[in-house]
Amino acid sequence: PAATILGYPRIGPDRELKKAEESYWAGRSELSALEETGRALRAATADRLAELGLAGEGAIPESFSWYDQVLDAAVAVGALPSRFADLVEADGSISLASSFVLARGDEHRPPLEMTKWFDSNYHYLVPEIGPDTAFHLAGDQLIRWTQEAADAGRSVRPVVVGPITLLLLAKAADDAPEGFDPITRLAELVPVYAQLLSGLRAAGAAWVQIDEPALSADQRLTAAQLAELIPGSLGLLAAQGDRPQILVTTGYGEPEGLVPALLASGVEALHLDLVKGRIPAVSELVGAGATQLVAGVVNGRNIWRADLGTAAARVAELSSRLEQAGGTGGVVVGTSTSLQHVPHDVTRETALDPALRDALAFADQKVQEVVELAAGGVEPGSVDGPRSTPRTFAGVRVEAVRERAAQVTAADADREDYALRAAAQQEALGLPELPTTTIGSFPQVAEVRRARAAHRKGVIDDAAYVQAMKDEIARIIALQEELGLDVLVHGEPERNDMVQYFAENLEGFATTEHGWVQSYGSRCTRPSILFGDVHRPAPITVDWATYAQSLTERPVKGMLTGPVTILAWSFVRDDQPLGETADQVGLALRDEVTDLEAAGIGIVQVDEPALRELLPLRVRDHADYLDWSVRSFRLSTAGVQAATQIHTHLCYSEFNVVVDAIDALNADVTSIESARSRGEILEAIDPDAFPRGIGPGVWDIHSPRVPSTEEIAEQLTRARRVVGGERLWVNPDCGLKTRGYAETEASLRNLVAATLQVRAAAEVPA
Ligand code: THG
Ligand code: ZN
Repeated sequence: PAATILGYPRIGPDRELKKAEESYWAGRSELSALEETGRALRAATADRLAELGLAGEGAIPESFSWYDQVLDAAVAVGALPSRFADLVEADGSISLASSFVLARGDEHRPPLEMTKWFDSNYHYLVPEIGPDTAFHLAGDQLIRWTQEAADAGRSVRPVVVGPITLLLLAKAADDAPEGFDPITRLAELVPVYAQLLSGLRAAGAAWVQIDEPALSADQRLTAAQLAELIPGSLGLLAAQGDRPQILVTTGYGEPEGLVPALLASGVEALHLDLVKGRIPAVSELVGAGATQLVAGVVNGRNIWRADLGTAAARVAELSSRLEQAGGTGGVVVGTSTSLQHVPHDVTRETALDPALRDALAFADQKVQEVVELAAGGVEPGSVDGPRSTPRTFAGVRVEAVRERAAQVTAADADREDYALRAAAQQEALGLPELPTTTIGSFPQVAEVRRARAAHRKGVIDDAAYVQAMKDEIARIIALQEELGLDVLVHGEPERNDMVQYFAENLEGFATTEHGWVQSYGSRCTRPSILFGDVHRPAPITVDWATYAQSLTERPVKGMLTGPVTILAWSFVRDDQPLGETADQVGLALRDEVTDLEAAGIGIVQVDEPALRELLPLRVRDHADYLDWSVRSFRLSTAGVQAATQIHTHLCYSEFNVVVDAIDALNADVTSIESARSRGEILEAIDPDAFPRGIGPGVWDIHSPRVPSTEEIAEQLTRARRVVGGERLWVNPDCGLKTRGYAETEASLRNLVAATLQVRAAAEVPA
């Protein structure tokens, strides 16, 4: 069979795109220079994929994006909320500069909201659609890129987020009537996609890839409702004559019950994620006719080399079932999702233990895997040498870690009743009503980054590095005292990334030098690789926290990243159940929490911003996930005395979905993002169901805007009405690491002033 991949990393092997964009946004370079960087990256990607062996018409995807593929689709079809109406030019088009305004906002208006793409750590921009959104072909970049490739003698398969997924991922515009659902606009949206397809055909595309992963994930619509959407969308597109051949993809899960409807739609090829989903039964394939199937057998979400024998067996099984069903289209070997979730090339990681490196496949190696499978040289079911043998290198099994995990009992995850804890904590901490605090990180100034880099390169020694961090911590403590905050933090200057930092200090993890993965827009992370049994060789944060506490009478919060988030933002071993790995991380963190307590830190925050992100896409898998994820958090935090206050922080979530899980975490105080989703979260928090401390963010730190005192006071007053003054905390909605000091200081000053106002107002009887 032939081979393909669904998409390739677009940030560039050395983050060329990030650097060019940030330079353009800062006004240091022209748009033309940015355009040139994009053009060069697209050309280099197509050439690289050809070199790695993707060959034949339409085998190479054109999956470039300046910022986000959902934004691109929204711009292509003119799906702009009314506050951005002026970005549409007289001829109906929307420029690249304007699409950056949608993504980043400007002084007049907030950007589109950001949220997680399925169960990944990638964030997309949420389109806002109302009954009057004027769909029209507004963006032609995909057509231009297709033409650009054709002009250079390359044949590419342009990739676009499909109409069903675009609408299912959208939210109702602010000015839409109550209860409006964007999916009701599908029939009006499809003709614009039809126009786009004919433009792509004219530009030389033999194939187009329409991504419809929402068919594998949507929880609001039943399979029957989703099936009904297909004829009037993908079916209509297939029925028009003037278009490329269509490949519909359904990664991130299984389009349960929808395979017959997808095959009946008339598209030429259908992709199935055979890593997460089942191989369809013969009965589901009877309508296949000449439709090609793309077998997504190489995992686009993780970095372990594929077990090629098993993958070949899946391809063979799908081929056989397709033939039994009378299908004649054949099977193409592919990836389960786009490779945008993995770094470029593992051969650059020369500092990794070679035994570990040999077990890894980044994007380029995954391309080689699909090519090798397609070449037919792998015997189905065969054990292909080192790849499918168990990973046995040092650190994979540590018996002491396994014995400890085996001895865990339910009591290890339990604390005293909340009422008892609350009283003990009030006694110990003596905090005022509406205590003010921050989430943990303070702006990472250039000086701190420089000191970290110099230390890494050996330019400054340990003592000089520790002193530089202590100076920064002292400055941050003094600032918070001056601002009048109640619960202080040390500011985390010593941390690059909140997960990578712990990965570097725990056994069982490896970190990479070049393994960047796009998180959103130009922002990237370098996910750590959790390959072995996890334990904590020595205290990690205790010295920094106790130093900070030594500088102030006010309580300093210890700051840790929770087990679920450490798993979610790392590449995790796949040779044992996630729950077992989570328990090991939970126990390692438990050691840190109890050491902080023993060192006199009375408040410890264990962040779990990724709790929602790992939630399985199918409801039937939720209970199992919540069981192990909640247990690992509780294991990490339940080792302390009643008087020690445990905080947690969550962000980027639809809280209504996980509110029971948040409750089950049993933290004494939970701070959550809420400013950007305009208080929707508060409504979801039923005071009876969630009786403990809560800090709904009153300042959206994702934008440089400084909220006024009045605005914060108004939010606090509203929050106080919903949750009561007893348990309300006052905080920004996330860490301040990516902000500058100017807006941070001004905003925190307003936050404290607003709190004093609301406290004073509450003392006056109504
Ligand atoms: N760490 C990790 N994953 C994350 C976050 C994180 N996922 C969700 C959320 N936070 C994503 N947010 C960001 C915010 C900023 C950056 C990355 C993800 C960022 N990265 C730097 C950059 O791209 O320049 C690089 C950071 C570094 O030097 O390590 O600013 O916090 N794992
Ligand atoms: Zn956050």
